[in-house]
Amino acid sequence: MRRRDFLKAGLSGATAFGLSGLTVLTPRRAVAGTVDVDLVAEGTFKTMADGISIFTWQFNDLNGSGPGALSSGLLVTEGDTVNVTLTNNLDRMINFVIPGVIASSPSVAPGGSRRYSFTAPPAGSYFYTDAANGELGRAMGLAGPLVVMPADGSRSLYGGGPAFDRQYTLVMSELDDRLNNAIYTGQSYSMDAYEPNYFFANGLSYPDTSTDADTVVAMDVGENVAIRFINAGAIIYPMHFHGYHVKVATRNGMPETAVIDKDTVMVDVGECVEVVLPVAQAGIFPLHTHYVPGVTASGSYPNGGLILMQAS
Ligand SMILES: [Cu+2]
Repeated sequence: MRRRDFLKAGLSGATAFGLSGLTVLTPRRAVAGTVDVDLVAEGTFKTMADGISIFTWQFNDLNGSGPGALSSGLLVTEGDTVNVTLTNNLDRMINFVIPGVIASSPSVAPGGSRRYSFTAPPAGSYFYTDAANGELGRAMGLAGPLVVMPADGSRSLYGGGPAFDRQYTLVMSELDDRLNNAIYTGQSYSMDAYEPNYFFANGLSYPDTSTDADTVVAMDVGENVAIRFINAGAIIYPMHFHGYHVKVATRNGMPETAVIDKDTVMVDVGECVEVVLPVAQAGIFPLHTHYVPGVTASGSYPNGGLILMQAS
């Protein structure tokens, strides 16, 4: 079992971050600090659940990694100063934005690098991505989660907000292999034709999601488990729970005003939705996108955006 959270704790000068998707919290410090991150935007080949290898883009964190198969992700405390040095090894201009926090930023040219600094926003769930290429950057894989913990050090979604016993970060995304192949061979492609056929939770497809410690939602009966859904893709993710009901706590940082028990939670394009799951029974239950193609790998079922929750 990989426990990246422990590995991250040893990084010099980076005690404020380190990410695992299974965002197990060690006690958080409550003092604002500085976090330095080195990201490389690069092309890479990923093997899909059906064995096909597809060219994708990624933000690769040189000193860490993201949850599951994501190559980057940030876990910081609100008020931290975050310095991201982005090196662009792609064939076109990109930039670094955080929807809801940094709307636009200067681009970095192919072969170049640029430093982006920001103050960690209020506690919540966010993602960083490229906005210089419209939706193309997200569709090709340029995204990583940003989890901001409250400055008061509490295990809650925000200071004074819903408390939890443990938390998971689930980044939903997908790709359309026709787009990826067109980008790889230098051909043009219109996002109007986007019809994805591979789907991921933390960069993994089922059954890989069921064996990665970052992506299996392990719980104990009686706990309140926070799940941070981050839609880093270009389609909607209606996330359907078997076995449990959840309470939506926030959408894009806005506390939900009328909280009801739900078994399906819509996560819109670009949206970050935080839910709290009271673990009412033991067992193994699926959690998956209710968009049917989303639980396939180019048509073969069951793959894609399907994960398991295991409660004992
Ligand atoms: Cu189902």
